[in-house]
Amino acid sequence: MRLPVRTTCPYCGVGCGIVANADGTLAGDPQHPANRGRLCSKGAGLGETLDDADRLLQPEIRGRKAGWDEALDRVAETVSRTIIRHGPDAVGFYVSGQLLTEDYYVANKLMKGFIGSANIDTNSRLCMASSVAGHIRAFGEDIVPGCYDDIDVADLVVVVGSNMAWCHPVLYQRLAAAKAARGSRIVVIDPRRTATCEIADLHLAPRAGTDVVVFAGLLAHLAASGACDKAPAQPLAAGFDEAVEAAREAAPSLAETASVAGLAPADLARFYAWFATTERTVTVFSQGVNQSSAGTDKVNAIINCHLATGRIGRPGMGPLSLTGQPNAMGGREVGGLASQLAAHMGFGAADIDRVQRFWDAPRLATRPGLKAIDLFDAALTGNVKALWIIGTNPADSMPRAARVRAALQACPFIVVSDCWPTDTTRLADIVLPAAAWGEKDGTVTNSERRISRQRPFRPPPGAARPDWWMLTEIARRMGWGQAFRYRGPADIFREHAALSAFENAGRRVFDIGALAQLSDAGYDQLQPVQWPVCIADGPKEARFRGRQRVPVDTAKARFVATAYRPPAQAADEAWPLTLNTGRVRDQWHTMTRTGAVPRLMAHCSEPFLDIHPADAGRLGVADGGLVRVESRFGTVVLRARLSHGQRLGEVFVPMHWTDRYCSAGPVGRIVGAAADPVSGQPELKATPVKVTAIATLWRGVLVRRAAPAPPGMPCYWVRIPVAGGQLFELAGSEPLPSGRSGEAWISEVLGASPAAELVIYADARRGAFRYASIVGDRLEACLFIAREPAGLPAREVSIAALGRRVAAEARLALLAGHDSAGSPDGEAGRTVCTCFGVGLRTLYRAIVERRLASVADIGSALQAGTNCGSCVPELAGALRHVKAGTAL
Ligand SMILES: Nc1nc2c(c(=O)[nH]1)N[C@H]1C(S)=C(S)[C@@H](COP(=O)(O)OP(=O)(O)OC[C@H]3O[C@@H](n4cnc5c(=O)[nH]c(N)nc54)[C@H](O)[C@@H]3O)O[C@H]1N2
Ligand SMILES: Nc1nc2c(c(=O)[nH]1)N[C@H]1C(S)=C(S)[C@@H](COP(=O)(O)OP(=O)(O)OC[C@H]3O[C@@H](n4cnc5c(=O)[nH]c(N)nc54)[C@H](O)[C@@H]3O)O[C@H]1N2
Ligand code: SF4
Ligand SMILES: [Mo]
Repeated sequence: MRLPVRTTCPYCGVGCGIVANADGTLAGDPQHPANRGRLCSKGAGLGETLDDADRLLQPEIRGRKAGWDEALDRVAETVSRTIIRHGPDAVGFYVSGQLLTEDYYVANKLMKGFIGSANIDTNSRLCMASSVAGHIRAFGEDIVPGCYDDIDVADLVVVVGSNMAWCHPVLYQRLAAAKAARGSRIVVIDPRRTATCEIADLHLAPRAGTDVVVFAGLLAHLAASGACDKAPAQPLAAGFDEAVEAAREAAPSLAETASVAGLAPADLARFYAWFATTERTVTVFSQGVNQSSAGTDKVNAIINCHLATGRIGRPGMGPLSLTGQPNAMGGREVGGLASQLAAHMGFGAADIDRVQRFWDAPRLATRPGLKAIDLFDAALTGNVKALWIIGTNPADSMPRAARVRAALQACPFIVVSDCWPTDTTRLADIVLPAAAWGEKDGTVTNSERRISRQRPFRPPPGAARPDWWMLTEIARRMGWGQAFRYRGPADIFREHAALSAFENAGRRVFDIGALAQLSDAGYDQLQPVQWPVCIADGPKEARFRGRQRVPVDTAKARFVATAYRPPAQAADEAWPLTLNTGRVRDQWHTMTRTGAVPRLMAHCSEPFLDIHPADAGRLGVADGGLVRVESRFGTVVLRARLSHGQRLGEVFVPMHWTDRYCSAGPVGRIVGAAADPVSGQPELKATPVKVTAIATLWRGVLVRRAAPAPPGMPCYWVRIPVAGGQLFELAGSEPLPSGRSGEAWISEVLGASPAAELVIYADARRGAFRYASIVGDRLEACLFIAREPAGLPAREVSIAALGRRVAAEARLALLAGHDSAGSPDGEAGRTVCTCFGVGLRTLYRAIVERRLASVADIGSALQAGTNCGSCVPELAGALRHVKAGTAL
């Protein structure tokens, strides 16, 4: 592979371009229109994820290593047998927005055209389904009319249910730049005060799940204030009167709207007035909108306000749904959801006929298949008997995770393709090693419909192979070789492009037919381009012209009347708190990639439950103390963080941590699965729970070189990868075993080999016990136990000593010294700036002592925030806290 290679980031839907350089470094691609050279902390840390040590390298059949032929034959035979005995609907695929468009296209074609069922659904069901359904209801097709440039030229940007500062950081930086350059106003609507609020002119923190009321109130206000009459002369979309009537019913007055949403009427009125009077308005939204039992209505309630004012598909105007995964949009293009057929076609008779002829499909699915929640239910009840999971980790990321795991165990045949071992691969009959980012070759589409190439710059390790290849090999083995005769991704892409144009004649906006003519070399050189795509005149390498904005045909568009429904399960006396879940800045989903990078772990190294201090006070919950969080579906134990950013009655837990990283495992264990009736997207942001404080008898820190989780730890634990090994934070509410079993426990936890020399330091009066395991002069592991956090050492001292030679006379000193004064992160505090390793305490100290007054001052003094910029909102927050005297 000839470097440099231009490719695209494998994380979020911003879709930043990346250059892989010949010297092994990665950098933002200055030519890519999505980022113009910028990368966030995750993108900038990608180089550190390219370690093959933990990768899946060979196919496995029930835990036994096998060759590709044997594994693929087994999959093909079992799927064929299942179809013969139980029919095509007994087979399912559960795929992912991590896949490239080419992988996705082949999976969809195989399932819907050849196996003959539409039982292929994707993790986009948990992510984008409500936006897809809302777009289809409003526009007749899944169209995102706007683009990123609209953010640059808008005068008002409304950010709904989206923590852009952490989840779409490069786009957030663009928004911040637009505000600085032209003074655009920003309104954030999120029940939590997030880092995104740092640049907001107004933060509305509505009660969870009340967005439909907020936007119904807005539509009613727009209608009453005459803002709708100013819409440009064009036929008004159908259903306006009904929508306004429904809005008036849902939000009869400002006072009632404010009361249902739990907002101050004056704040709400300010938002309505700004929206009504600002022509160039963009509304950005993501999971606070989609992941709701009213998700589709939320999407339409937002779009209604843009349709009513004619602010759509024009510069600086429109609803802009942010996609989560790198290729969430590509999956929608190929039709990877069970509710779509292919290429933006559905299950109408004409579409079925058209796709059948195009694919020459022997058994085209003629009705929608099972959506994610139903698919796993069917695996549990025995209706689905063979399930192939590709590029997603449902044992952790699905709601009611215990039920999903039971389904994986009950289903007779589970195949999982992944790059790393996960809680899902553990439950598979067959594991297939997939090529990962940097090795894969194909295309992805970002939130603004921009198709970019992901190009390989390193060979896959071991026997890992790309997903399209595995799918094609299975198709071939099942007798459909002719229809899946692809030499590589370019062949697949051309077919996908041709299908988008097939008998289209302007019926479907998704049309990339011009790209069906690409040669192999043209495909390799393809520049980022937005669909729809036509052939343009001009130099050969830039022959394709995309459409930045898609004008919405208002004659075809529809208003949707939306009535307010509270979350499917409301908090009550038994379950008094509402659990919200979401993301942190430096972790990606179930942590298969980011969890292994010590630098990314430093920003937030333990899972937590954020709770308002007043709720905590009532429940006797202390900051940093352990809590039991219980729902109707399960229980997890977490550490509490007191936060004024939470609403009273609402708590927040990040979605990332899994059984591989902590005793609590995934928060999906307690999250409910009530789904939106239109989109089937589960309500991941509003589960009623109760929280109980747990008395902590002891705390511990374990640092060791060996990786695996401590076996049978009878306590709370979190594993944190650090340079040279693993750090575990431990805490217990039961006394530790004593006597002989205590000794056995200690050596098991230390992972001490018989050759190890054990150094022990005990101060029973203070309840402090410290152990080190030394092999051949080098520190293998050390364990610290204390009654109080202050009795534990500064972690960085033990981490630094790991694997180093410890002189005999220094051993006791290693155990005795370096108390942490209670902060697990030592002198510097929790890392805020990952690029330069600047901690929160260092930051506060510098702001006070050196009188730093701005983010720029901090940059000159500490360098923090001057590289990727992901921490800038937190730097601004620290300045604000110091000024207000609320710094910790
Ligand atoms: N760092 C990081 N970035 C990521 C990802 C990641 O794992 N880590 N994942 C990517 C993916 S796949 C996705 S889908 C996106 C998700 O990106 P976001 O949607 O921005 O992320 P979340 O944290 O899931 O949720 C956003 C916000 O919705 C708020 N919210 C909850 N309930 C409500 C409500 O009823 N109304 C409103 N208005 N807001 C509510 C939450 O408090 C939360 O702050 O991020 C992408 N980017
Ligand atoms: N409680 C709660 N749950 C949530 C959410 C939430 O906000 N709260 N958010 C939901 C959302 S929006 C999303 S998108 C999902 C994400 O949930 P998942 O899809 O389960 O999350 P990932 O960790 O991204 O899983 C992707 C898997 O694919 C593997 N992988 C990466 N690249 C490739 C590849 O090229 N080929 C193959 N075969 N494998 C690959 C990775 O190693 C990883 O195991 O979680 C959902 N679950
Ligand atoms: S914003 Fe960050 S995670 Fe998202 S694509 Fe860009 S570099 Fe990757
Ligand atoms: Mo997502």
